[in-house]
Formats: sequence, C-alpha cells, structure tokens
Amino acid sequence: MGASNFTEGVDLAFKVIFGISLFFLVGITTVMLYFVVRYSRKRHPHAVQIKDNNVLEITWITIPLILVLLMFYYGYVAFSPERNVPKDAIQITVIGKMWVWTFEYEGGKQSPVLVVPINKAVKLNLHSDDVIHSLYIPAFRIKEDVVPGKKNYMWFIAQQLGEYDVLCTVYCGLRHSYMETKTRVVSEADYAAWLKALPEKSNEPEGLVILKKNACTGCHSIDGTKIVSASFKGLYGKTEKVMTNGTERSVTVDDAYIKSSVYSPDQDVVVGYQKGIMKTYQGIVKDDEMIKIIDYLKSIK
Ligand code: HEC
Ligand SMILES: [Cu+2]
Repeated sequence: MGASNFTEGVDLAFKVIFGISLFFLVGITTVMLYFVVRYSRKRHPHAVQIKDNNVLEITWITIPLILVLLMFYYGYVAFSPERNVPKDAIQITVIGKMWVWTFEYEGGKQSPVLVVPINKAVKLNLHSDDVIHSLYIPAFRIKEDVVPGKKNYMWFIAQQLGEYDVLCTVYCGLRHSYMETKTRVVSEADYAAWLKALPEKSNEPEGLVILKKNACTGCHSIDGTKIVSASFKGLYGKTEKVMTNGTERSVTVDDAYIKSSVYSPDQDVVVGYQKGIMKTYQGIVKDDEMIKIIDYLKSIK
C-alpha cells in the first residue's frame, strides 16, 4: 500500500508512460540500426519512392493514437481525484513565506511541521504571504503551487505511519533550498493528543514571534550563526562598519539604527553585504512591533 491514497495511481501512470517510452526507445533504435545496414548504399544503390500506402498510414495513425490516449487515461485517472476533496476532510491552512512553511490548525494553532492522522482525509488550503511557492510531498505524490492572492488546495489520505519530506519546488529566493519540513503521520489518538498539547499562542518572546512572522529569521539567525546576513545575537550595542552614500563610517547598533535598517535597509549597508537583499518593512512592521523587536534584540545581545 502506498504512503498516500494517490501513490499507486501516480506510480501506475508513471510506469505506463515509462513503459511506452522504453518501447519506442528500443523499437526506434532497432529499426534504425536495421535500416542502416539493410538500406546502405552498397546494398541498395537506388532509392525507391513509396507513395499512398494506406495500410502503413492507418497503422502509424492508429497505434500512436491508442498509446497517447492510454497515457492520457492513466494520467487522468490518477489526477482527477486529486481535485475532488471529500466533504469531511480535516482542514489545515498552509502558509508559505520566504522561507518557511507554517501549518495552521483549527483554532489558529500553528506548527512548523505537518502532523496528520492516518487514514483520514486531510485538505490543505494553500496560502502565500509573498511570492509563488510550491508545496510538494514526494512520498504522497502530490504537489501544488502556492500563489499569492489565489485560493489553491490539495488533499490526501495518509496510509502509512511515518515521517515524510515536505519541500518547496519553485525557486523563491536566496534560501529556497532550505524551505523544507516534515509531515508526520500518526495514529488518530496521537493526533488528538498532539493537537491538544500544541500551544494556543507561542510562549516565545513577543519580539521573536514578530521576527519569525516576518521571516526575518530566514536571513538573520538568533543563535550567532551567519545565514544570509549577520546574526541578531550580540548585534545590539555592537559597532558596525556601514556604507552610507558611498562612504564608510562606523555606527553603534542602537534603536534608531535598527529602525532605519528595517525601514530603509539600503541607506546604511553593512560592509561586506550587497544592497537590495533585504527589502523595506515600511508599513509591514508596525511601530509597536518595532519596539518589541528592539526589546528582544536587547535581550540577546
Ligand atoms: C532576504 C534576507 C533578509 C531578510 C528577510 C531580512 N534581512 Fe535584515 N539584513 C539583510 C542583509 C543582507 C543585511 C545587510 C545589508 C544591509 O545593511 O542592508 C541586513 C541588515 C539588517 C540589519 C543591520 C544589521 C547590522 O549588522 O548592522 C538589521 C537590524 C536587520 N537587517 C533587521 C532585520 C529585520 C528586523 C528583519 C525582519 C523584519 C530583517 N532584517 C529581514 C537581509 C535580510
Ligand atoms: Cu518557496
């Protein structure tokens, strides 16, 4: 039995198409080699024109038509149920954002991993906060684009307990390849217990929640490791070399500098980095959120 209810159908479509391709690869190559020998100029010095051979023409129309329709049939049979969601499916919202997946359960509880009960239909409502992402669970044989401003969905029934990869398959910026997580398929009882234990609200500091919500942590770590840019750890109070209008100067990282870094990131560009990697958060990070971010940065200096 496949990992999901779609695994077998998609695999069968793949095998049919692969089989037909293999048949043509072997068939065409064989005929080609045979013709090279049989109709070489030595053996067959004068070319003969063959015209109006009805049997031949009907054959090469009918056989490929059947094969192409066969491929269509198996593809259609595997794909069409993927767009037909059972009414009683569990609803989970997926939020794609550069470069994290977040799964939101009933009541607004959020998790960075997708946990689902076995043998239950699960519908994923796909939502993007920024650019086009694509949610892919290879073991389940399902993939859908997550497009900003468009309602898209996918669904499945997990049929085997275990942990499976979840990927983003469209290039969505610098850390696209890190945009991955797991699906955990658990028993129904474990699912209920897990969902119950999932905290209503994160018990992390408010400032960190805001940083994560805006995916700042995709580029700035909080533990000192360098990702795309400097870590937030130890940043506050540090003296930093920046380029302002083409001249290098030293600044101390304080409230005003953090604010201008977030609202006009290209004004002072930290030496060693490129302009334009970080976008402006003007109008996205509100003033009260800014205060919480700064408080948080002070707490990890
Ligand atoms: C796409 C990656 C990316 C994201 C997302 C991002 N930043 Fe940045 N950030 C950078 C880069 C690169 C620099 C260094 C270049 C510059 O100064 O513009 C930087 C610089 C900074 C600086 C100055 C750092 C220093 O060493 O002086 C601060 C503060 C900062 N970012 C805060 C934030 C906050 C807060 C967010 C989220 C609201 C955020 N960043 C989101 C890439 C990013
Ligand atoms: Cu992505």
